[in-house]
Amino acid sequence: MADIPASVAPAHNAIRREDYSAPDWLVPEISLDFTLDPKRTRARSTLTVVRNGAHDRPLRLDGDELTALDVTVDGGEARWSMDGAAVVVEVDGNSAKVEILVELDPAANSKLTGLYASGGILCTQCESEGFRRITFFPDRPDVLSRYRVRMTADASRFPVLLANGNLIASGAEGASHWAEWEDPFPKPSYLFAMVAGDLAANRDHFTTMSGRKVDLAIWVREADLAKTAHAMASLKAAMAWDERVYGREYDLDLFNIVAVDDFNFGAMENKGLNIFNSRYVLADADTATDGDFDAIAGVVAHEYFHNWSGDRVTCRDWFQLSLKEGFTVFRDQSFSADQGSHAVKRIEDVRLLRAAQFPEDSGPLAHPVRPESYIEISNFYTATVYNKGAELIRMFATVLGPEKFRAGTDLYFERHDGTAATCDDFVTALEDASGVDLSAFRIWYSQAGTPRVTARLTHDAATRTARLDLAQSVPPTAGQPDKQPMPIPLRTALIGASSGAEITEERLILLDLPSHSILFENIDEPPLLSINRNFSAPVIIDAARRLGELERLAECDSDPFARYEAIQDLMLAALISAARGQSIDTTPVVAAIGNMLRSDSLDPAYKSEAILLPSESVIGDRMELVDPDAIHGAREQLRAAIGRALSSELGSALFADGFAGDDLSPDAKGGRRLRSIALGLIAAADPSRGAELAKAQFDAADNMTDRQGALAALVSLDAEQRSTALDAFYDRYQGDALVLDKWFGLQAAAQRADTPQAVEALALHKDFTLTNPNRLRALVGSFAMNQWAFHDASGRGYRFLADMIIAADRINPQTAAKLVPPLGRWRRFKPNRAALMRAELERIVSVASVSKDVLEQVSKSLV
Ligand code: B3K
Ligand code: ZN
Repeated sequence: MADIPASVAPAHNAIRREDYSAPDWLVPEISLDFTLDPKRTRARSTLTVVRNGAHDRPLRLDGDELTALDVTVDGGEARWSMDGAAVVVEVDGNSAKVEILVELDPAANSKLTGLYASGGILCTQCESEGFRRITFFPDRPDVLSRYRVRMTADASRFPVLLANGNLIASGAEGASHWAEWEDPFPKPSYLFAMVAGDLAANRDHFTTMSGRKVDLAIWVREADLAKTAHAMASLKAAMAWDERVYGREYDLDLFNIVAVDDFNFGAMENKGLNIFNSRYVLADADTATDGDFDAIAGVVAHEYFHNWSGDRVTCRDWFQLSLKEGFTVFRDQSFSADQGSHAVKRIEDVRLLRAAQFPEDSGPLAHPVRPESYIEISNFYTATVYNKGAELIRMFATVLGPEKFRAGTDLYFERHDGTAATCDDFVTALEDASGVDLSAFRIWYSQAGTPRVTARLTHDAATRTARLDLAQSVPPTAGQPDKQPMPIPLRTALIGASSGAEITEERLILLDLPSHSILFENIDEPPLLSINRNFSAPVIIDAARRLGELERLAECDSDPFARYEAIQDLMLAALISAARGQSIDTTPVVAAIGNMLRSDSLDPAYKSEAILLPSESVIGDRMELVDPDAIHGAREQLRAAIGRALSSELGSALFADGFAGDDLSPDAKGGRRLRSIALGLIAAADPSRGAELAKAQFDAADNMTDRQGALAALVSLDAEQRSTALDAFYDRYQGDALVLDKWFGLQAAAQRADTPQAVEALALHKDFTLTNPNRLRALVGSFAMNQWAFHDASGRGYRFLADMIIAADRINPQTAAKLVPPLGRWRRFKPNRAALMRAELERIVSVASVSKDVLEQVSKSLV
């Protein structure tokens, strides 16, 4: 467990997992009565409270920026007081009805948690601790209540009134109208939701496996209705998939999704009323890329799957967050894989893990999948909890096999339905259903850091044997200096160097000791090592490769992931050598990419993934010290070499038969992806030809994927077509916030020496705003991910990011805190940059009004 830095400790207490105790009071029923108004909303809540166990402690109700206007107990005067932001009520008996009145100003709520206004819509966001910004309540996930909600609002401004569960009554009184909603399923307060606005619905229905009809509705602004078809199709596909693969049926008669423009993250799984960031709902071929369409399907499915993994079975406390998030990410990954190519989806997921989670695990904010302590829980919605958490579930599925894994999840749902459970409960259910002892795997929940596995394969022709020597180590992380060995399941096969075929059957090797050797027999030809196939464990493999081994594996490994990995490792080795200033031979990389491009058997989406060069930050992650200029130079040099040597293959990809812009078949999407990658490589070799081709593609595009692909190539070039295309794009889409985000994001990601200045100027653009998280992430988040530009030796990138964090923190601490990690990686850079980065972190914490969200992230980064 990471010690909390002294600078944070006095002001904010850390919450520790070991301190968990059951709630003092339960709230089986709550009824809420809202009179909604953007400036002055009144909320009256009636809580049925029941003493939990024998104790004489008062009822403590969490609040955040709330004032209690009136408190009564059983209809009479109450003995109550404020303790900080909480209300403390004396209750004599073992149960009581407690009534509280508060007033809210949703229009002034820029934190986007609690009840807030987004573009004229009133909506809520309660996970993790937003409900206490709406009313006083024991706001913790193990207090489950039945909700009844009455909403009253002006009928013309807020014609649609939605809450969780079923609509049980509605009516009108003069200019206002009201609706009453009841959710039959007890739920924690973080799943409460309510929306009031002028919305139109795309309506459909789904018939469940037991024959029940469920009404589906996706609520958006009327003008956006035409962009909701893909989200609706994805929802229905997800509902059918969860029945088929997990036996999970939807349980209410109604499922609502609402899209809002101002949202702190992707979407929220409120029971029966999911609220989404509009970027994960709205799409058509003219405004959304293929990647956007895939992301919509993934997020819609993810939130839907939470109905069981999250809502029906929820988390006992926030340390168990990965119980619902890791499992649900695993479920949405499997769903998306089933919708398209398993190999490509696995590659995409691993690429994301390496880009987002590995740096977390090796930086100052490293934490276990089940953290031990937090100051602000919002800071723990991380790639570690989500994506590494999903990798743990995948390891269980790999080790158990599909039948036992399914038996385990069935038992988990059955045993814990309607309750708040723990990560241990999940593992125990898998063990009990399968009869397999998984106790050793529990360490994956508690030990942070990415394990490294060294692998050395030796062949003895005389004895016809091969020996694989494996060893593991887990690096120290904050608060965890000494590490235990972990159980690492490695799917492994040997490939014949000459035959190119598998010469051993694939086996699942469980490396659970510091080191281990495996003997393979009847090995008649020099073997090549195909290890961690399908990325069976979230580890870094350091394999001693013989000359030509990776080239050969890139040609013939029968596991598509391992084949991808071989070509990536080949590129990484070349890039790291070049970044260290060594002269490199680009021939093997060029040959491997050429083979890929010419292959008749591989699909274009797979080819795209395989030939995509590792990003500059992934290269940096593999080096002791990151030299952004050297890495950029090396990568550009290799891109140019590839573009020069393979111009005809790349040209074929670029001019391959086009599919219609709205064709979302795998071949159409893959073809477009390959086209953009080819364009980038051609431009790297010959910028002026690249600019011409990109501008031609930009002008001719009948879909956003090609248009954005062309613009992405152009923004990094010094060509007149660059500004023409950027201006045209802006003019065409200036009224479309989601597309304007792309315009900001592409410029912030440009590989140019003047990107830091350009980004500073864009922050002053009339369309830039700190209040919309999508816009903030598009400009500032994309820039901070642009390693070469952000780490400009002058330090102006650091200064810009710190300025933005400080300014955004005054408006929206949750979103501001998410921008801190790139600055926190100062230890990985040479002293001059490291000092500049530290100085900015220190400047941020010196701001008197710094939020605890940002303070936690910055203080931990400074240690
Ligand atoms: N459960 C939400 C995330 C809430 C984030 C709160 N800071 C979305 C999701 O993972 O499905
Ligand atoms: Zn989730």
